[in-house]
Amino acid sequence: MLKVVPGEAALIFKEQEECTLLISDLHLGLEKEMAKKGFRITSYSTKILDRINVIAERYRANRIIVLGDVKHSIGKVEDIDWNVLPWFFETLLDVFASVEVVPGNHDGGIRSLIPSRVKVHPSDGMIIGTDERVGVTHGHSWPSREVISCGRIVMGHSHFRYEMRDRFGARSKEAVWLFAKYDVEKLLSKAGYEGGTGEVGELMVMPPFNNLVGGQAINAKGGFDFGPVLSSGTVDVAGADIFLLDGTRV
Ligand SMILES: [Mn+2]
Repeated sequence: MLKVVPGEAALIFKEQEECTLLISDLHLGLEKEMAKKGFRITSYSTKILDRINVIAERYRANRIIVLGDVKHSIGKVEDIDWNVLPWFFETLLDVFASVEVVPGNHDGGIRSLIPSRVKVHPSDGMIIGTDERVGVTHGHSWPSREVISCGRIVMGHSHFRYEMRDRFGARSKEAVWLFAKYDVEKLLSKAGYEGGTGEVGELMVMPPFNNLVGGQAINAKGGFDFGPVLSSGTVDVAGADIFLLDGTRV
């Protein structure tokens, strides 16, 4: 069973004795970039860990999978990565029996930064579950054939936000969930794979777990065009269901 954690950018997947927590887009080390802009956010990664702990306790989760963008720096590994990542993942290993990562576009060189007990999966994603199968991936590149054809994809990457404007003209942007249908056969073909029998799949795009990270407004023009899956024309974005973290449908 796959369900949204109320009020959080997190999913719980339960099957028999295993309870998996799925989160995406931690962007650890974002504090450094914010500090350059004059915002001092102390111990933001500790706050992220606290939120993870609360969810893990509530659901007795024994496995965690981070769907990419564990760190914020792109290209070279920065000193803040060395300050935060090893410690952060050691702490997760104390809480969960299994700690896993599907790398995102910010995760070059991740292997050297995190403990060897953390499992790093291929960046085109993986399948979780046996009776109920869910394909999980970051979303910056094409998911594997298996992930697309299992008919249920969970990904992050987009950091979608919904822009709201009050009657005084003040604007605010809130992180959103996106649930949409996709054509399995057509998406397989767009990705360069064969197969599929025209069945309808379900795509879930997670909000970023780090809520300081920016994101594009889903209700702006071309707002959905982000990453190969959503830009493929095989996802019914017009008919998508969009929810704020508090469950409000927009
Ligand atoms: Mn990201």
